[in-house]
Amino acid sequence: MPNFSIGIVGLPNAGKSTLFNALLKQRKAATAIHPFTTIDPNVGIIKVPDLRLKKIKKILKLKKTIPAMIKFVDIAGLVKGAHKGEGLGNQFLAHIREVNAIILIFRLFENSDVSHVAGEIKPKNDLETIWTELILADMKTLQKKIEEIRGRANAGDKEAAAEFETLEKINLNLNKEVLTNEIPLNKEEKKIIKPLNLLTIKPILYVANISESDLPKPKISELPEIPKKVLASLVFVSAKLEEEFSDLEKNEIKEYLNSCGMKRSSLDDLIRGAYSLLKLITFYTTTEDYVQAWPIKDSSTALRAAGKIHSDFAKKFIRAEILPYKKLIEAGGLAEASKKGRIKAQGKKYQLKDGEIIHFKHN
Ligand SMILES: Nc1nc2c(ncn2[C@@H]2O[C@H](COP(=O)(O)OP(=O)(O)O)[C@@H](O)[C@H]2O)c(=O)[nH]1
Ligand SMILES: [Mg+2]
Repeated sequence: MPNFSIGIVGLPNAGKSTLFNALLKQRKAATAIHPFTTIDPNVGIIKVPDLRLKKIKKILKLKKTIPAMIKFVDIAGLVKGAHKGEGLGNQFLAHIREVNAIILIFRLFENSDVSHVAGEIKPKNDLETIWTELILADMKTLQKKIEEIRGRANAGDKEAAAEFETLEKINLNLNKEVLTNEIPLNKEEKKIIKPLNLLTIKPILYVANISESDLPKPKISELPEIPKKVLASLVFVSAKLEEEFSDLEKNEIKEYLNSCGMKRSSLDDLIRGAYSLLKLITFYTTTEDYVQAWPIKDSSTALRAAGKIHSDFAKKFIRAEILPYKKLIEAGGLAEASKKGRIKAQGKKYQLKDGEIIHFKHN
């Protein structure tokens, strides 16, 4: 099971389940023109597209590639009042709490058959509805904690006072509709709020679900207003079209994409966006048969990487032999890279960089 998960969040009928199916390349989740088709979250494992894998396979003359995997969760639609339990709200918010990052999908597509919960397509309102629910849920969490420590903070307990101050700071920002992930926080403050597992601290990637006639990208100036911070991390996807691709052959998909003026599926961008949203980098391991991609948090140590593969690798760690992907390509082979001194032995504390091929030596 992958360690990293992303929740697909949005209003009912935004196209969450459609996007989920498209990502999975199978129609696993029920989609419907009625809101609230999804109650229990659908969970799927998605392969991260990575061109480097194929190249490593070719150079090392291997048989197989094993891509990095991320878990995606199709969460039920949020509605106004979810923080108070409306529309099974508490349950949905609990599902969001469990994921590492959020894909927030909102509707731009026109389809008179599909009802819109607010009656019309206004992305700004839709996004604000979702933000508000996340914010109100977090304010509830904060309020509870604040009341818990108020007494101690007032009585002069230094630690409690620092905690109190941080919680108040977050609370004030939320009150002004600033999400926790937008507030600059120092190390100490981050440490204080970590155990609260706030919803608004999770990184968000925005996805605009557009009509296929608007592919590859609609003109922003012709769209209804979209808030600035959304435009900064926005991917345009036609979820319905991408879902239909799961029924087509590769060359048919290519032809279709070309006819829409696209080079590749927007889902590739979305998955890559999600990957960097989680601040993940990739390292590779090889056997005689295959090369495998592993996702790991940016600047993790060699020891941590070893532990991801096998707890014994970490326990009996001797060293990590590291060959950056680019150096392998430049050298054209493992023996050549080795001869040129491109493979470097590193210790437990070595901080990994993206794209390193690692051979762990252990007892
Ligand atoms: N025309 C069009 N319809 C879509 C698109 N995405 C989703 N839909 C339709 O909208 C309805 C609701 O989609 P669904 O994925 O179930 O929404 P959810 O409630 O967010 O999970 C379904 O009938 C979908 O076929 C799209 O990109 N274009
Ligand atoms: Mg759904």
